[in-house]
Amino acid sequence: MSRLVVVSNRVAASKLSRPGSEGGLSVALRAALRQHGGIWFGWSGKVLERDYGQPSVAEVGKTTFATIDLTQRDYDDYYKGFANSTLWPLFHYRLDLAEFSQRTWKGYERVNAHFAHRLQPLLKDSDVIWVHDYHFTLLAEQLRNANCRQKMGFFLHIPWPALPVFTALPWHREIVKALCAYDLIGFQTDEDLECFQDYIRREIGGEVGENGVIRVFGRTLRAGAFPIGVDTETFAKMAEESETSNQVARLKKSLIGRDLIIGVDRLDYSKGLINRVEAFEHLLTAYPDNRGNVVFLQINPPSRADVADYVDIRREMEATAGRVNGAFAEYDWVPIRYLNKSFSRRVLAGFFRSSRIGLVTPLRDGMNLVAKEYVAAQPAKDPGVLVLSRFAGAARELDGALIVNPYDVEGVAERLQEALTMPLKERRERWRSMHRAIAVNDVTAWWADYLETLQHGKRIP
Ligand code: GDG
Repeated sequence: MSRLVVVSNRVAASKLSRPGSEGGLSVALRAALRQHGGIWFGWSGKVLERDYGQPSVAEVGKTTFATIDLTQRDYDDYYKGFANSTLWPLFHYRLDLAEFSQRTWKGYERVNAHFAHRLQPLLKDSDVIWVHDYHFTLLAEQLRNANCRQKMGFFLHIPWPALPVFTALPWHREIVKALCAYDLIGFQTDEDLECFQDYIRREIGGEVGENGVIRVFGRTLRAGAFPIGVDTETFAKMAEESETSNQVARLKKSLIGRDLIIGVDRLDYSKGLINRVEAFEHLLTAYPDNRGNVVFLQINPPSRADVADYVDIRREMEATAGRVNGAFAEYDWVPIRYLNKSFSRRVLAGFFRSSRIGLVTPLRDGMNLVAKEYVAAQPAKDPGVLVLSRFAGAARELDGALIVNPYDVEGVAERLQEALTMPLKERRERWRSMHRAIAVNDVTAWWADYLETLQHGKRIP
């Protein structure tokens, strides 16, 4: 079995302070690395004044964790700039927020080249390299330029935009050409895959054949949809155990029998947070019986707080939640509990299990793991209802959710009312079908399937 080399912007800590504190994806990649042996390579999270030194290396069993630092200039141009102020907004259809600058593009090229340069000496000829996400679209091309011939795969965690949106990027061709240096490109959904294939055919005149094969730029590669899953069983167990924890008991006590609606998202403009609060406001206006009887708990750990658009969404969210609370709160009931901080995974799992509704309304989302975790956390006998945006990749698998258009605030409020009054029998039926999907396609099946396809050319479903 070949050694596995995982590359991602951030690398999981080599040592964990608390068991159960780590996210599902990072647990899964660790497991893949444990099984194959190999390296996890990425940014240390540190920004230094000087240029890079050698990678810092920590060995844990058969896995080497290797990280490099960024200079302030690289952090500004590559991370804050091109990755999070150009690609992230553009790939989430926010052309209005996307910034296009030669300086940040050059920084992005420079950092991809640096990463390739630092990674190359660590590689063996028989390694299989798996690169994650929009930070490193150019990495394989850089490695190929340095004569690396290993199998290289790429997985995009965020959506791939439709042709007219993607081609607004002045460097669209350079990015796709570089992506085609990989052997396998993985997307979250068929829709993302189709948008990519559409670009290859219509913009470049490439050929899209059977079994995901693409012939373009003198190369042959494959592209497929590999929807990511969650650690379904572990998360369910954690939710059940967490039910008796101090925090969950305190939450339940504070509700005094009221129904709880929960939202959990990084504080990001792609997550549809303002529309969500407005939909909840409309629920209280259109169905006034809910006043005093329903609580909306929105948890928003801060994210990318040094990017200007993230400062704006925080301010806007505080103003909107404050306005709704000001309009509806009573001396013994506050409708929205807006928390700008993070919780342990265990506590979150218990909160999900205690909520009548999981409200997940992104305007665009590659997959959305919160939707799947909410389903995993529900008790089979008395499950809650998932209200889910059609623009989350997860909507393609979670057919038992109430699927909503997040732009239609009144429509979301109607579905919330439907969820609050849904009979137990229907809740169970809907939950069972969603649970089946996330039990079969969990995060282990996801990485195993991807790596099997990359290594052995398995048929793409
Ligand atoms: C990207 C794509 C795609 C959230 N708050 C806390 C916390 N979380 C955890 C959730 C979940 C994860 O973070 C968030 O994952 P999502 O999928 O919802 O969203 P992104 O961060 O945007 O992820 C997305 C994903 O990559 C994977 O491919 O699904 O579309 O955008 O696991 O539970 N975890 C803890 N405390 C918190 O307060 N511990």
